This record gives sequence, C-alpha cells and structure tokens, in this order.
Amino acid sequence: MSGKPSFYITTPIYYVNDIPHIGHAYTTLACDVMARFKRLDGYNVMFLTGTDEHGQKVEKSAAAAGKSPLEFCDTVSQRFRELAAFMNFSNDDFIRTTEERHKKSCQALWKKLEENGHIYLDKYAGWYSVRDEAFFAENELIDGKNGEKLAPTGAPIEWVEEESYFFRLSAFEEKLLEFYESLPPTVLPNSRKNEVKSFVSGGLRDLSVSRTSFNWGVPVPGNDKHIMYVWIDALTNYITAAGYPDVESEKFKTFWPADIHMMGKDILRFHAVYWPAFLMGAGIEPAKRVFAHGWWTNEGEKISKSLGNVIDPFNIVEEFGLDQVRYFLMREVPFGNDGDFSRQAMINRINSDLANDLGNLAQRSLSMIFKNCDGVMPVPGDFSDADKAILSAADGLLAEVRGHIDVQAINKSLEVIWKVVSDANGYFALHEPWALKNSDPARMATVLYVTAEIIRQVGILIQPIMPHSAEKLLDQLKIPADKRGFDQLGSDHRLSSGTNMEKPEGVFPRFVDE
Ligand code: ME8
Repeated sequence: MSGKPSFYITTPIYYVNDIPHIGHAYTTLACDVMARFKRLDGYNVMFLTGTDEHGQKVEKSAAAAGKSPLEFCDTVSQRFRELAAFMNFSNDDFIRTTEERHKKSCQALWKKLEENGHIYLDKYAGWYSVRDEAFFAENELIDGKNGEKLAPTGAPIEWVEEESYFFRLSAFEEKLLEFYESLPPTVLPNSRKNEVKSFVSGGLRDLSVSRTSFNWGVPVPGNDKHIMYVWIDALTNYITAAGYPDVESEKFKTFWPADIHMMGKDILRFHAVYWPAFLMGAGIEPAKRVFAHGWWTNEGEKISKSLGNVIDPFNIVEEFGLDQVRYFLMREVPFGNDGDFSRQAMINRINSDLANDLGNLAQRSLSMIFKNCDGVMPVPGDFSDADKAILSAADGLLAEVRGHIDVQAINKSLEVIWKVVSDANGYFALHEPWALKNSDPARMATVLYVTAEIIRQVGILIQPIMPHSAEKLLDQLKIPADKRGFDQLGSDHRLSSGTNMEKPEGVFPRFVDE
C-alpha cells in the first residue's frame, strides 16, 4: 500500500424513510472536513457514508408510498447520493445495506457471534418503538398527552411477544467500561462518555437481535424465519465497507479498526455500547473513537416534519452559497454542542467573517499587488518585527489546528485561523501599504508580500471547510496544484516572488437580504 498512515471515518447510514435534511448534511459535512483535513495532512483516507434500508420503519414508509421496499429505497437512497455530490462531500464509498456485499458481511458476523457462544434463542416480550427501531424497558417509558405510554424519545410503542435470538450483552459490561477508559479517548465529548458509562454501569440486559414479524431485512443464517434486528444489520455496514468478512484483505488490515464513527447524540448508545460489544464478541477490535455531536434546532424550535420547519440543505445552499453554508455549520456551534440555525446568524457569519475579514483582506492586498507591483508578486525587503510576528503566527497555525482537529473541535480550528486573519487585517491597516506607494515602494512591496503569504497559508488551511473558495484564493496566488498540501505550510515554502498575477476577483461576496 501507500506507506502513509491510514484514517477511516464514517457517518451514520441514514434511514431512507425520509428525505435528507440539514441534520444529515451536518454530520456528513463534519466527516468530510475531517477526511479532507487528513488527506491534506498526508493520510490514506477512507470516508464512508450511505443508507440504512432495512427494518420495519422503512418497510412501512414504502407501503405508505405505494412502492415495493427496494423501489422505495432506490429512490430515497439516490437523494442522499445527490446531496453528497451537491455538498461537495468527498466520500470514498457509499454503502447501501441492501447490497449483496453487506448481506454476506452481516451473516458472517452473526455466525461468528454464534460460534463464540454470544447468541441464543429465547422469547421476547416487551415494548418496541418502530420509529426508533429500539426496545424499551417499562421503567424507561414516559407518559404521553392522553395518558398513553411512549418511548423516551416520544415515539409510539407497541407490545411485542415473539421468539427471538438474543445477544449476550450482559457479558460485556466490564470490557465496555474498560474500553471507555482507554486513551486516546474512545468516546467524545466527555459528557457523552459519562452518560454511556453510567448507562453501562447501571447493568446491561441481553439484547433481542432478531424479529419474526416482518420480512424486510437480512435473514438469520440457518433460520430464515428470523430477520436480523435492523441495528445489528446497520452497524455492520462499517466493517462491510472495509472488506469484512475478508479480514485478511489489504483493505481490512489497512482501515480497520475505524478511526472515528461520527453521529448525532440520538444514536450514541447503539454506537458506544452495542456496536463495540458485537465486535468484541466476534473477536474484532472496536473503532478507536465514537463522537456524538449535538442537535440542531431551527430558529429556536425543534426541527420536525409535523412543525413544517425542516431545513432543506438544497434550499439553503441555493440561497447562501455552498462554502458559506459549510463554513457557517462548522463555525457557528462548538462541535459537540446543540446549535440553532438562524438566518440572521448565517448572514452575520457570511458578511463579517467571510466578506469583511478574509474576503476584503485578500481582495485589497491582491488588487494592490496587481496594480502597484506591475502585476507580479513582489520581492520583499528585510522583514520587520511586525512582519515576523504575523508570519510566525501563520507558521504556527498547522500545529494548533491539528490539535483541535484531533479531538474534533472543528469550530476551534476555525477560531484560531480567523484570529490570524483578524491580526493580519490589523497589520494591513496599521502599515497602510496604500500610503507607501510613492513614499516607500519597497516597504509597500514587503507589506503586500507578507499579507499575501498569510493568505496563502490560510487558503491552504481552509481547503477542508471551503474547498471551492480556497481553490479560488490559491489560484489567484498562482499556487500550483501540487503545492497545496499541509507539507507546504510554514516558513519553508514562502510565496515565490516574480510570479505573474491576474486581476483578482472577490471570492466572498456580501450577502444582501432582499
Ligand atoms: O438513526 N441535528 O438514521 P437517521 C443534528 N439509520 N443531527 C441530526 C439531526 C439534527 N436535528 N437530525 C438528524 C439512523 N441528524 C440510523 C443510523 S448507523 C449504523 C444507523 C443526523 O436517518 C445525526 O447524525 O435517523 C443523527 O445521528 C442521524 O442524522 C440520524 O439519522
């Protein structure tokens, strides 16, 4: 293989009962940013997303749409693929749980668990929520408006009594608790880790892992009256895409265990409790990290179809621009916390951070180089202390940004970059290159060169967040395509003087609300 270190990141696979909305786009975007960052930082990356197509919920939605389950899945899954292309996501694979490779993988995992004595046949009697595709104990239920019992998520429940296979989850308590204490952290943010720990230390019951009352799923090997519980099927996608059951394949050896499973906090328990336990049971290492991010609301309200306030990512990108939306989503909310989507907050970010701060700095300095330096990148004179200070701030960015990205603090990585952008604006204003044109053209050239060098480094660093805009900036600076990796950051690869420039065009327009 490549000799590079590897990095494997996954999104949840999304249910096809519903079309993609901002929440789905958000998770996949965060993974895209991580994947792009790691590629630029010299890693061999595999970035996976896809759709979760089995289970009762999908079966019911298909019936309601008057389609066969597969026909229905084909249509909605395609919509998720279109979203990925539209949002410029760089996923390396798109998995559908209805694919043959996945069925083979699920059945192999099942057999392994059975061989290892972790699966047994019994009877299940209890509450099930189709919307959550989850079983709930009596003491977890909440009261609905009309006195009816509901799942803790507010979803309707039904009483289920049927023969079922069980997974010996109870046997994994200690191993799981140990797993949560390993370093680097296996569950982030910390508050979420504590939640999971307290759930597990409260005692685990064996998990029902098959159903007999519907058909849309992967049959249990050797007993096809039973369909695998949709979560065992869904979670397995992460190893399917890495080549399972071929554990000797180059791909599996390179990419498993995955580096990060990213998801919303709603499905943390499945990823941080059930999934590592299944893997441990099969003798496979669990993923190195599960990261559960927060929940978006819309102008302060819960996002839901019934409230009619679902945010369509296609629409907001049409209105505000792709890179603008990508920047906003990653910058506005500390990654891991809940966040609120508001038009005003979006417009503020576009106009202040992008148009004013970075956009103006680039446009003003590059236009001056074009006009006042005969259209070529000037040769700088000796650097003053002020020049050295701002250059060294930019040179130090990669280490800082990397530190934040390593713990998925994506917003913080942007804060430190924008601190340098803002300092560079201060530098530019203080040294007034426009006033030096006649009095001291050599000093003007140095100030412009230093500013352009800051933009070069910022342009390289923001590629994961805003790939198109970063490309435009780097094109304007005439940085060759093979000189845009993170190995080009710092003082060893300063801008080449003497390069012919073109008249720059603004990269970050102001948003004017009609
Ligand atoms: O749970 N804010 O699929 P799903 C932030 N198929 N993120 C949100 C969000 C919001 N308001 N709404 C949705 C499933 N998400 C299973 C997963 S994985 C083996 C199987 C995002 O279509 C967030 O990532 O319901 C959440 O975890 C996911 O969509 C749920 O997607």
